[in-house]
Amino acid sequence: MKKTGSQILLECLHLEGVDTVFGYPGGTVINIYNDLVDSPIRHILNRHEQAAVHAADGYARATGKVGVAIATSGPGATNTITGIATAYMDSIPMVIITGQVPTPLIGNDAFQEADIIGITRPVTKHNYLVKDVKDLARILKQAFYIARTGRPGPVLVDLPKDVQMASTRFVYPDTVDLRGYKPSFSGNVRQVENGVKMILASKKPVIYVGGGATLSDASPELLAFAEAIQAPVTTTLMGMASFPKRHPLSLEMLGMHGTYYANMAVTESDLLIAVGARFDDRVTGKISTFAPHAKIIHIDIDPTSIKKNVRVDLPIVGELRDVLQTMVKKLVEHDDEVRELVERTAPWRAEIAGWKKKYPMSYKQTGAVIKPQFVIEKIRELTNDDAIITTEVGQHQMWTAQFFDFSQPRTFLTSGGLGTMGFGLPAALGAQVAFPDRQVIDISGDGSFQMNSQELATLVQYRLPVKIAILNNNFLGMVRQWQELFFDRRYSQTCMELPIDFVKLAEAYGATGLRATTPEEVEGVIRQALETPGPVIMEFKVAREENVMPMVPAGAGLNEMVLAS
Ligand SMILES: Cc1ncc(C[n+]2csc(CCOP(=O)(O)OP(=O)(O)O)c2C)c(N)n1
Repeated sequence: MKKTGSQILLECLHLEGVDTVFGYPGGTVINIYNDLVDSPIRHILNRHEQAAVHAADGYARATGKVGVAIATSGPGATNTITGIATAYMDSIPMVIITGQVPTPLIGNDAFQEADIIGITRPVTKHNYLVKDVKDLARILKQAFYIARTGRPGPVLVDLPKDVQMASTRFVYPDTVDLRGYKPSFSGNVRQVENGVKMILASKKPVIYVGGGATLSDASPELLAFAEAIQAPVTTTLMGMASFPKRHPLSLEMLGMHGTYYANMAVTESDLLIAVGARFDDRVTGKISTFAPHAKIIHIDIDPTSIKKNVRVDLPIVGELRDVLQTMVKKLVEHDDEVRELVERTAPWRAEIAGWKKKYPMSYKQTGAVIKPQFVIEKIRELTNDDAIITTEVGQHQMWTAQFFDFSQPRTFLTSGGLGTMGFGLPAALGAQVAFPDRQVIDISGDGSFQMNSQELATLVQYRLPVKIAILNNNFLGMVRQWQELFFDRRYSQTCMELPIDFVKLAEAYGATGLRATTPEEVEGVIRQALETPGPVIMEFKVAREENVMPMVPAGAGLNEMVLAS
């Protein structure tokens, strides 16, 4: 039986196991939207294409499945760019479908035409312009395969209107064969053995975990590996939650706003085992003084990320779960030497315990003004360990990373690589769609919230009970902090002078709004929000000029961190 391009698209999505798509209609996707009426796939109508892509991204981060978003050509397609780039930087598996003007009009400056293939080339793992309906099923099969295998990422499929309307016989291929794209899964055994040798010879090992551990669902293997060798573990922002933060081996986050003990441990280590991490500049600080005494083992599925930023003594290319499993097996074969290693490294762990005791993460809630860290600690206390937390970007994001005890993978969704304000609310929406019964909370700043606040409408329409905590300092706080510390307090364009009534805004959309202005009110507001059905905004009027500490100033080494401002 023949099917049209738009029917084929929806059938392929269904066969790929897609149950929900996020999107926004328009002229060049009207056929797809027409066929959606008869499809079992659920469509969530966001209020902006950027938010639709972030929502699909949040869905993907929370579930591990491929997130899907649909947008029309021209402005719809260009509105997706920030969302796509956000997913690309954090290696999130996604397929984005854009409509395109009919093929005979491409290149003619037709109404709502944009060269989305050209525009998205640097921010997608791959992209396709489908010119013939006969290619559509094969391209979609490939798109999903590329998005979810190897180092995951967003793939864009641009679908001209005439291709959506044309028909052909529908056959979905069983397999994918792509020349030049063969991601490796298991690490080279010789390299793994060399890694084990380096570990067994070390005195001050540190494991440094990035987002790859979450993406490959390698948390159990990571825990087994760290415990086997009793090595301390530090994570990046993206790696957070893949290793339990309150584990005795946990050093928490390293880098610019990392803990003193994580940064000192990396600086003093003699062996750094990087697991699915990419040595981002927010992590390394000044490269020349990063882990100066350490040999570096770098385990990653993406060979191009190895040796990109730092020298590496031993690269191991492979799927993390597989490599870590093999490592643990090899270690078991050397159990005498492992015992020796654990004994030999005891003074190292004691040294770290001393740093933890001397310089713990701390803040003080004193006086009548609410400290933002206090709000985050209270949210942590009052939600069970199961809550999914999203953030926007800024100080509130760093405080959440510092003061929340993440212990389960896929419970902390945040834009790490691109640092996209406006990410958290739509990402929370996507996570709540995936897990209707879980507690989903977006921790936000007043600035970031205003970047996609229109998604309150989507939350209310679909009765998604996301709770939004706005830490309102009336500032673009993170930029203000830099202006305070490095520009002599010249607060240029960072004060949000118009005080918005966020409670009324919530009510205008049909949601609930609550406000706390004193520390005493904080707990009550959070409790009430958690008990209230449907979406709720909690506005906390917080200390206006609180800073995120500790801090490694830009361009400084990790050991040059400033502990207090
Ligand atoms: C889309 C976007 N624009 C600009 C920035 C630069 N930026 C980083 S943090 C920040 C301030 C964020 O303010 P707010 O959301 O109020 O959070 P706070 O830092 O006060 O907690 C800005 C403007 C960004 N990260 N993303």
